[in-house]
Order: sequence, then C-alpha cells, then structure tokens
Amino acid sequence: MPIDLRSDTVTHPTPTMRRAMYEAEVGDDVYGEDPTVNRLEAMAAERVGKEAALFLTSGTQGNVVAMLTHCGRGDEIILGDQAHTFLSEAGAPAVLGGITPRPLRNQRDGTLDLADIEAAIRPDNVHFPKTRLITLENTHNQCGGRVLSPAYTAAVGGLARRHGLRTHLDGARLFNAAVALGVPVTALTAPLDSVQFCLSKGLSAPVGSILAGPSDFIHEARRTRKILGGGARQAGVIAAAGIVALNEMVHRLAEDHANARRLAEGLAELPAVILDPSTVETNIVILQLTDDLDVYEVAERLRGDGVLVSAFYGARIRAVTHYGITTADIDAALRVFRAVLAPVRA
Ligand code: TLP
Repeated sequence: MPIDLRSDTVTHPTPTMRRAMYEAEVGDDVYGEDPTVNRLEAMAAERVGKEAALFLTSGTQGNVVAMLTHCGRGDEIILGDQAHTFLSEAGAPAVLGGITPRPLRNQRDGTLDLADIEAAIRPDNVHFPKTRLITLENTHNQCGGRVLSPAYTAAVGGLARRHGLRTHLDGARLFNAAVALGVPVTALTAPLDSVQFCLSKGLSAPVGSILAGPSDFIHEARRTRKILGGGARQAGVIAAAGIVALNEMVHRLAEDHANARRLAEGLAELPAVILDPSTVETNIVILQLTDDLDVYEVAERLRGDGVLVSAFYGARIRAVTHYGITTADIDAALRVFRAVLAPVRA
C-alpha cells in the first residue's frame, strides 16, 4: 500500500461509518423527509452556532451555493488570490452567476490584509460592480494549512458589517483550525454569516459537506442547490457517515497535526527543501524545492518508492496527513524523501 499524502480527501469511511450507512433510516430529502439528513443538518447547525444547515455533495458545491445565494448578477466578491473559491472552483460565480471575483493578495498566513479589504470595497458608482461578499478560508489550503484566529475572523466580520457586506467562510478544514487553536468552532464561525465545512476530508466521511447560516439564507440556498442539480433523494445513506464524522472524528485531528509537524521537521533538515516547520499548524505541509530540481520529476520518483504527494506550480510539493496515515508511515515517508533527494546532498 502506498503512503498516500496527496490529500485528506483520500480517507476511507471508518467501520463505524459503514455500519451507520447500512443501518441508516432514509426518506426523500427533496421532500424534507429523510430523517438522517435532517438529524445531520440540525446537528451541524448547532455545532457551528448557526440557525440552519444544508447537506451538499462537496465543498465546491457548498461554496458555490453560498456565493450564488449571497450574490446576484453584477455583484462582486472579495476573496484571496490563493483561495480555493478563486483558484479551484472553475470560476463558478462568474460562469453561473454573473458575479465578479475581486482577488486580493493572500498574506503568507492565509489572511487578507484588512486595509486591502477596506480599499477594495467599491463606492456606489454606475461604473462599478457592487461589492457584496467577503470570503475567507480557514484553514488555508494553498498557504500550507494556516489557521485564521478568532480575533482576525471577528475583525473581518466587523469590517463587513460596517460596510453592509456579507461574509462567507470556506471552512473545508474548519475543525482542523478549531482543534489546532484549541478554541470552540463557534469562535471561528460566529463573526461570519455563512460557513461551509467538509465531512469528507480529515473527518473521513466518504461524501458530503455542510453549508450553515441564518434560516432564511439556508432556505434560499436549498433552492440554489436544486438549481445545481444537488437535490438528493435517500441521502441519509451518506449523511449517516457524516453524523459519525462529527461525533467521532474531530478530536483525533490533533494526531494528524502532530504527524504533519513531524514530517515537516524531518523534511526541513534536507538541503533540497525550503520549509519552516513552525508554520505547519495543521495537517498540510507545503514545501518548496531548490531551483535545481523539477518538482514533477521528484513527485514521480517518490511515487515510484511508494509515497504519493501533490506537485504544485512554483516548485512546491504538498503532503497532507489524515486518518489513514500513522506516525510509522511518516517515518517511512521521510526515509523515501531522504533517498530521493539524496543526490542533492552529495
Ligand atoms: N481541496 C482539494 C483539491 O481541490 C485541491 C484538496 O485536495 O485539498 N475548499 C478548500 C479549502 C479545499 O481545499 C477544497 C478541496 C474545497 C474547498 C473543495 O472541496 P471538494 O473537493 O469537496 O469539492
């Protein structure tokens, strides 16, 4: 079995999840009659401190539904230039909603500079799109799993309210952030209007995300999900795994963070690697290779020796720890990294 560090999306459902899926009580969720989906949505809303929640197929669907529900044609979204919502969702707000993205430079810690946000807010002028929404990402994937603090989140929420703007959090790995910070998850969601989080990444459910927010917003979001073909029928079969994910898989994320830090500390010792292990706060390690190496070739050689990673533009490699990765796997992966990158040391 390869050591698969490409993403925490590769996690398989746990035995308890499979049992819960088998036994799940179901109904037609488009009629609002699936008791397991209803239970998951109520539980998820409570967990993130919002009035209501909606179960969706993926993180992308959750973010896209949120953006299309918050914004109308001609509106503009302020987001990070390294945000998943900007880089990796196929331009959905523009493609589907006539919504303009306004990317601001992400700081290395995943934040957007408050002064940059303030300066990007459009005055009322017929030439301009209407600034409607600010989207944050916590943890921040492309910034190496960095966490946004409750204080920063509150500052952005306050700024948005002063300007009459709405806010959305792409919290694909929200629980990783809360566990790393040692704060209740509501400290990261209360200041913002809506939040999307994934059940199928570190929490190991096979499918599914949650979008949570005020009841009237979720009511509209349910319609937007239908427009996108996301109304599922006996979805309780997969929601059952989501319930187990929330009940059983949150506390263990600390293990993934410790494994990521262990990996980062080992990698930082290699001359071919540029990485500050103190920036590894959660389960994502992004390292930079020195110029003389081709990142895609290195990833291929790692694969040949049984270690799967993601190669990114900018000579970067991403390794993500998760439920399927043990500390022994980390030590084995480090041995492979050392062997593959050894010629550089000679
Ligand atoms: N990220 C995936 C890939 O798309 C890169 C990964 O392997 O990390 N927000 C954030 C911050 C994400 O990292 C992702 C997935 C999503 C949203 C989308 O979730 P899915 O894959 O469920 O649509």
